[in-house]
Amino acid sequence: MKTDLPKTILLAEYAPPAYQVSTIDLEFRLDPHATRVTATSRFDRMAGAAADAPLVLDGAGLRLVSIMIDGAPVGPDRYDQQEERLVIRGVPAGFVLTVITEIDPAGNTALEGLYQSNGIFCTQCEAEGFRKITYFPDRPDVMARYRTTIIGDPVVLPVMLSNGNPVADETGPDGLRRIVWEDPFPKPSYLFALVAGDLALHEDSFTTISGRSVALRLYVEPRNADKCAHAMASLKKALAWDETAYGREYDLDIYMIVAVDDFNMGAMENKGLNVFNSKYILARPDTATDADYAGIEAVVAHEYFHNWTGNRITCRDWFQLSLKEGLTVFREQQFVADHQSAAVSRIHDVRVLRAAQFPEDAGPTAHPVRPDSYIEISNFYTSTVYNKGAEVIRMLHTLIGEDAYRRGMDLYFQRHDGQAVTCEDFIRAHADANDLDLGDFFRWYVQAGTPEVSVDTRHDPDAGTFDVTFTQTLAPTPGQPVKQPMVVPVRAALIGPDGAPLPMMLANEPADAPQAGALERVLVLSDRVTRFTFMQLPERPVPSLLRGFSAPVKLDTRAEDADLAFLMGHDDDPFNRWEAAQTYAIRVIHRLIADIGAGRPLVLPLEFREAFTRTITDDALDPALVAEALTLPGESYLAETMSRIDVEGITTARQFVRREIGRSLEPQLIALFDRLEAAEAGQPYAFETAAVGRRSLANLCLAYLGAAGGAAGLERAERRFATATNMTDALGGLLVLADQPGELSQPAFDAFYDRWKDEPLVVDKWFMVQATASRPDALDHVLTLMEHPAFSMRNPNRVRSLIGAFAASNPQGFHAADGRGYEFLADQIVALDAMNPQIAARLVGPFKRWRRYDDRRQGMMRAALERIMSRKSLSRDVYEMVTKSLA
Ligand code: B3K
Ligand code: ZN
Repeated sequence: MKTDLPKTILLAEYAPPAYQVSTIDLEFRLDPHATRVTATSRFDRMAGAAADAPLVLDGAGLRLVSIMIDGAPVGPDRYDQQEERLVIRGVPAGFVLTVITEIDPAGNTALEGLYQSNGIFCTQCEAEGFRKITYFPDRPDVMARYRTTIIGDPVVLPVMLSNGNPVADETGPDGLRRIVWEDPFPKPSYLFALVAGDLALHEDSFTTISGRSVALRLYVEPRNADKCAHAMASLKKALAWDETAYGREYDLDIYMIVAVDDFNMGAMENKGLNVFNSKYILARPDTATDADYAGIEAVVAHEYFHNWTGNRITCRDWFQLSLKEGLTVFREQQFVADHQSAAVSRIHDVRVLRAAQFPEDAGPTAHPVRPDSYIEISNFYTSTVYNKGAEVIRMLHTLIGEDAYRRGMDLYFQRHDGQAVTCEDFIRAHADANDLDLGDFFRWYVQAGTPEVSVDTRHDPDAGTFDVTFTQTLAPTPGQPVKQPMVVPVRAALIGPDGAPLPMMLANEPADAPQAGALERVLVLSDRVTRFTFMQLPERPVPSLLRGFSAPVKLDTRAEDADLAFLMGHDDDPFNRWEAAQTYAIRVIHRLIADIGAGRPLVLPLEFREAFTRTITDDALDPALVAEALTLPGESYLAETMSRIDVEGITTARQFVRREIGRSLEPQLIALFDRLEAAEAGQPYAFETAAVGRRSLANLCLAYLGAAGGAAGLERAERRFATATNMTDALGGLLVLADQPGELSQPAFDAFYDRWKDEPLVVDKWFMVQATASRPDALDHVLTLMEHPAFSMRNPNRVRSLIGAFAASNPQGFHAADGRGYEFLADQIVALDAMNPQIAARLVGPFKRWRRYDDRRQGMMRAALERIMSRKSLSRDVYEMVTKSLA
């Protein structure tokens, strides 16, 4: 907790460290409340540093026991112990520093540094948690070789792990076991990890492309030993994929993953010893949904891919976070597209981007993919750094092509292996490998905000020309009043009247130009206005633009409804088919919101219903894509499409569409649901693309039927809930029942809890379904659940399932006109801040858009934020989010 005003850290003030560390020897005597840490490190002054440069070490919340240099005690006259630093004066050019500190893992509720989760000792050091273990230059540009000794009671802690390979293991006469781990690869302190506890081992092996055998070890609490198979299978796929897709082989003899229940984020890529939130490891068909299975496959792969993009090559400083995160998310997305439905996975990427990143880019905490300032780096693990960062790599890939991208990546790995580098270094490797100038492209790293691109088309039937003019604008964001145009790759096709793409010939282009006459081209916008004239088009084509969502922009094609309906049925790019359906649905919902405002009766447009009907009755379509096309845009994204967010309007209009579809298409939805359910009957659960698609479409049918509330739909929901043999189907039923009156919903909640009370991840779902259910007493119900014995503020998953889900995904409840939802959230942020600042700061998110609501709500949200600000002691994390929101 800070009492003085937190300081802003600037990229412009980066300076290399004065001292480097080559080796560190760590010894942990584990004890829940008094773990003693002895750190012995070899320091050398860097060339260029002044001879009297003091040694500056980071440290927070440590009890300092002693300091020695080259074996001689250092007295307090030679060092200053500040709140988060230790400064030692008069150190020689090269020396060995020994620091002894004592820490309290069991009392560590922030879950950063060394802490305990259900009695298991574990660490989380990224970004700045190592300083909660010992005094050290806790910055990623200090890379050292680690040797870690763990001393503990083998009865209580039968498993004791750290990075690398075990090199010694002995039990002393005192009955304590000492195990020594050595990691041969130099790494920054944020990749250090230690785990100790009573854990079950699920083991397998993998033979790398060069024939080396790697032991794959998954450690979980013994009661979870039957939920490891999917994570292990995912890991093996990830190792194999990185070898073929990027030529990257794993480099140690052991790869370990430990699953713990209390974890702030999804997972952590510590070298050779990942620590995971159990949500991203544990799965059994009856406890985990298809979405959980997909999440596990993606996150296990993501953490593995960090071994090269993050660990072998790391960030020079935390401003460069997207260097490893954007790139690794892009690699994860490529992996997922290769293993699941490529079109569906791209749709999911874009849904996430629009629901989380677009609002961030348009709000008070907008920041570039490479931020240039921060107060608390934990606040910058954002959708912008991760998801927009991935879009930037995807654009690079689209602009230069797969072969050039691979050459650039190869050069990047070869040039920077073992280094801590910058985003410039990454782009330079691609430019150098391909002899390209990527200078303007780099603006994607430094300019915040989502570009808006509008399109004007003009067809001249006599000349056979078709003009497409793109105009881009980028609105100012905090600290960036003036913007340069971005380089925007627009994948495009021109669709003829019969649905077939037409050859694309540009005016004044030689017939043998690289893309001349192609059925799809990448059009590159690099100015504010860019015009393309296509030839030999006697009939007006329908343009299919930004295919596969080739750039993270808001595109306004100004297409007619009829063109959208045409693209929904004919575009050969599955993403753009989906996009046409989304755009059409957004238009319909906007018109309904206007009707509500004007007091006009609501009518679902016939053409929209017909387009919907055609899609659900076309047996030739992939069920997964049908489900995506027919899922209405979420309330968060709808809010983003309105300059003044109309809370009631969005909910009422969206509900109206859902109910009308459910009512007017009841026979078709029932027939489709019954057919999909029959196809599934008796089949064992498999996480396999076709089956996932069928389940998701069946659940979507049920959701529409549930919205209409007809008896046939509700009976099916009850039956599915009661008889399902997998969690995807059970939850599909439960979600429908959750929105029904108490006599239908409560028995379902009770039965679900009774069955699953011993499975924490399923209990999270139980909280989440109730927190997001639409009911008039939503907040009171959440308040009741906060008192439930299974609820705990100490467990981040639980907090996210109840408080986070309510605030982010129950707009009727959270934005209730009386403002109690806002007061509730402010209370919880304050309460959590004392325990776990990172989780508290995340909960500020729903307040960030406060200026976009009506005056009354603005006033109430602002008052809630000011109430948080008025607290005497706030963490840096919450302070930064709240001050920026109010600015
Ligand atoms: N690198 C970690 C995130 C660490 C979060 C620190 N507050 C997970 C990941 O992106 O792979
Ligand atoms: Zn990552």
